[in-house]
Amino acid sequence: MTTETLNSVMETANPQLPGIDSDTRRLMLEQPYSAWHDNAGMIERIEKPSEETFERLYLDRRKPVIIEGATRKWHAPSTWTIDYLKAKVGQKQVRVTYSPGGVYKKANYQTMAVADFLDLITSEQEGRENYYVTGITLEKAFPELAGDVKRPKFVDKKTNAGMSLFLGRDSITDCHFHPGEENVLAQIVGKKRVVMFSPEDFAPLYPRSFLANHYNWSRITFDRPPDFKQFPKFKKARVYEALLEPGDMLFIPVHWWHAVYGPDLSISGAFFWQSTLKRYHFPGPGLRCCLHKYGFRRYSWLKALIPDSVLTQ
Ligand SMILES: O=C(O)CCC(=O)C(=O)O
Repeated sequence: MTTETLNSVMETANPQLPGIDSDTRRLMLEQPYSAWHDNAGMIERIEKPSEETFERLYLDRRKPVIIEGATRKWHAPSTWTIDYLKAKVGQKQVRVTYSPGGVYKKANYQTMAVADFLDLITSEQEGRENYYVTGITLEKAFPELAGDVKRPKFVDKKTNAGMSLFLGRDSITDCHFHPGEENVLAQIVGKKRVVMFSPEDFAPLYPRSFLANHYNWSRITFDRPPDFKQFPKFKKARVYEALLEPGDMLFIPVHWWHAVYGPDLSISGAFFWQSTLKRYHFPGPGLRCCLHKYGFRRYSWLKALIPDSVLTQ
């Protein structure tokens, strides 16, 4: 894709936000977020906890944590090279998220052969960062690879559908929270940086309209340094940063905001499971999640009353 085509696609997708240049994008991918925000700290790191410790100290307290070396016994970290993936599943078709501007936030999909996708992201072709495999269930899409990973013991197997695959290069996922799920994000190949904010910092993250489809996404875009003139309350938010190395797993509690950077080639797997109302954070994210989960999903006619301009905000 030429720069001209790329720019025009970006303008159509988001007329208010001009695209960023590649140097800024590289800085965002590689610099800790504390380079832009004064109020920053790190997420705690621990060695493999027992199930009981994990539940008591982290799950029930809704406290994020990095579990070091949690995937050390998996096959995937040592075997998932580009050549191995091509040999095992290269001919299969995969759903790829296409995000003009290279920031994953809205679902916009294309389908292509895995081998073509891998060739594209490992090439230097302009716009390659727009393509990202997100949220594919490994066991369903690629059962050939399922034996290379293992569901962690503390993930609730009744409500976990398998491992959601994230595979890309120089990826940026914009800031959002999960409406009703707990999650552990396992880093398999390459590194990831996750920038997190507590659900207590709800207003300072400028959530989109509570009626919008993307009600769980922030208005702040994380592919560029923060604009404190446009988002003055964001200065008050406390930033928590997690640097994930291969083998690490990050617990992302329900309603915690997170933006994710994958500098270079990166493969991660997310294990989602249902949270419970007692772990929801009220009023901010909790109320709007209940409205969508118990209101709009059951009474779809209610949603039909909302104008498109609000739904797509
Ligand atoms: O790895 C990513 O780019 C996004 C992962 C994510 O948002 C999640 O696991 O909740």
